[in-house]
Amino acid sequence: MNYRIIDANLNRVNEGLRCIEEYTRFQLNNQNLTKKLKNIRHEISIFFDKNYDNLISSRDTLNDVGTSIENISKKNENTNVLRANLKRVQEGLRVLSEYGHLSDKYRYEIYIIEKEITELISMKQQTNIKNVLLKDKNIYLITSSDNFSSQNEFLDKVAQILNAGVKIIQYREKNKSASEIIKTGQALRQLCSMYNALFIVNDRVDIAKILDSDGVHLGQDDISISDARKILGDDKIIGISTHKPDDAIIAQQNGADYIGVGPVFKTPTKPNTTPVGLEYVKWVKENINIPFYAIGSIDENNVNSVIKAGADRIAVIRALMNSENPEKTVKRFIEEIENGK
Ligand code: 3NM
Repeated sequence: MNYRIIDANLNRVNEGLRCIEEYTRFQLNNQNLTKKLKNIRHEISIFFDKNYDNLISSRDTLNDVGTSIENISKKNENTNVLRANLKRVQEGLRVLSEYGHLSDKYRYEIYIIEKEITELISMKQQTNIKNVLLKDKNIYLITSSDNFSSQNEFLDKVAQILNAGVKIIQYREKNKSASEIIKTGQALRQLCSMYNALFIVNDRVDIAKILDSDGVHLGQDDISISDARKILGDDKIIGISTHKPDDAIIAQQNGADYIGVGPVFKTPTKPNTTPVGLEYVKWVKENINIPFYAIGSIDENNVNSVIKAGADRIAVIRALMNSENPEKTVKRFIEEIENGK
């Protein structure tokens, strides 16, 4: 028996199982799975216990050419850590069965546990009320009253866009007094109710509360997600703009219901920001589990590239607020998103 192989893989399996156990215990609150994993860990230790002295004396970590190559998960994100460790344990168990005559049954048990964990995660996501609310709300209008000469003209345009099938809007107003924002917000709130669309308020948690909006959208420098939750409660949608992987990871850890991902392209709406490009959209698609909206100069001409990069939701201001024919624009966006599925 090559004790170095057994020792390295026993440690790999034990550490990996511990990481999975912590997830089932603290993230899923699942006693049954946690117990199963603990039992596997104990049984495997007992199986190799007779070799304990040989295993320890064979250990030569400093001269192990593989230690610098091993890298579990670069992404500090819970489900990625879980997945990496499930794989690690499965690989380690395979080695222990090949070189150490450990029964294959443990590896098969881990495959079954992996399936159970995946089902539990997906069930949790589906029963989250906010996920249900956000389902199929793929085109997000962010309002701007900038180019409208009257309140009526502005509301008229928003109504046209809602009529075209947009089901989520964010009321964004940077240059008006609180009382004006509340007045227009009430009208928009009513419009959204008529069209059965979600109504989200930009930045101002206080106004979101006053208008009883469906949620609030925060920027990186606004109040924190947890403070917004204290005011709005668990049932309201909280979204946040993100501009880099760390923002997205932290947003997800802090309980954001969705994130904005941008600016994908350079946008005059935010002239002082640097575009993050399609690369960041791709990264979010691969690494983040909550819904995300790509944003920043997205229009009918470039939407295809954004969808191809992995987005299935977009947020726009000018493409809809300035559209001569919102119905046509929305139709085109829907087609692109459907084709990308
Ligand atoms: N937030 P348009 S980009 C409001 O990257 C906003 O977080 C962004 O406007 C972000 O669709 C942006 O007209 C402007 O380019 C989007």
